[in-house]
Amino acid sequence: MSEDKKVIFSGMQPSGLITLGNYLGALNNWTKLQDEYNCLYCVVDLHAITVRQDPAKLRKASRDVLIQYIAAGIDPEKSILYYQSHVPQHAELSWILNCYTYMGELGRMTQFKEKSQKHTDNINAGLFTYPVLMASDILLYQTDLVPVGEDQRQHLEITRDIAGRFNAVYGDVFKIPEAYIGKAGARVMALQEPSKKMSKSDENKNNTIALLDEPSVIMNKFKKAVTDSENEVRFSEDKPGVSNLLSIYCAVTGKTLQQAEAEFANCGYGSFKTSVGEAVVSKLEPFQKKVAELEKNKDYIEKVVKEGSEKASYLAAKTLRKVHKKIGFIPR
Ligand code: ATP
Ligand code: LTN
Repeated sequence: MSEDKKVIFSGMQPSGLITLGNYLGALNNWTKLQDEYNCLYCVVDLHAITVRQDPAKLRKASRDVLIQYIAAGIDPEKSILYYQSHVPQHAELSWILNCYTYMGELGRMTQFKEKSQKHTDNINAGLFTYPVLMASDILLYQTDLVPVGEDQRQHLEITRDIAGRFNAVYGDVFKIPEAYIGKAGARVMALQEPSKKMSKSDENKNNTIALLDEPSVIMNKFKKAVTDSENEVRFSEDKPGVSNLLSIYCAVTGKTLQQAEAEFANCGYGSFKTSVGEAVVSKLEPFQKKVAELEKNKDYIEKVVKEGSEKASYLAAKTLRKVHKKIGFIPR
């Protein structure tokens, strides 16, 4: 890692198949930042178990997410790729930072409120302290910038608060990170319920486009997407379905909203939805080919994560040593 470059950290949970929301809100931006920054991209499996996971599915999803990082354009020669559970410093720092985080601030987290409503039978302590583990992920690497979707803004704020609080007691231990939230695709909505975000763990698969969905499945899901009772392709707050489809179209084609609205000015919803589907299918075609190639190359993937976790662990240990010393733990 070059000393003079700033640091980027981000991650995704292996809680299902990566969606178009994850791609447009996060992954797509990650690939663009690799030359300018030292980047670490993690598969956050420790976070995924805050919701009950089937072991075989978790193992497969973790490998799939990592392969899809590479297929989307993350270059293991440039960026560090690894599984969170392979670098124990994440969990170690998380315990420490738990002791510098208040119950009140964790209770205000929107994601905690939503997930505890959704999983009433399993409101576990990990779900509550999820943001502390996320803060640890970020702070371990003296991260400058965290590319995420809009839904993670609140978690970035609490990370900054925890870091600032720790620094106020012990001096400058942690770099205070900033969120990097792109304009296009920062909040992709569910296709059937455009008032809520597209989420990879959604049970209704018609709400989500998985990056690995077959072209015919993608086309069908877009054809079924909810619009409204008008017949005008226009971006507006009171037209959430159409606006979401327009945003997706712009994010995958690189066109502006004005260009897209003009293109579909005299177009019915049916052919508009077909065009959005086709744009997404053609964007994903090379990606899907790359995934198929990488799946045949298990040795390569193993080598990437082995090297990735060694590099990450080396960097993480540096910060953790400093933290231990400041707190007053006896050196190992
Ligand atoms: P889950 O459904 O299990 O909570 P998720 O789909 O919300 O998963 P995460 O793994 O929690 O996905 O998030 C990975 C990244 O994708 C984060 O940076 C997050 O902000 C971004 N992201 C998630 N959903 C969307 C969305 N609908 N639009 C844009 N970005 C998103
Ligand atoms: N909480 C994030 C996933 C995540 C993350 C991180 C993102 C865990 N640790 C560190 C950025 C940086 C989410 O998207 N739900």
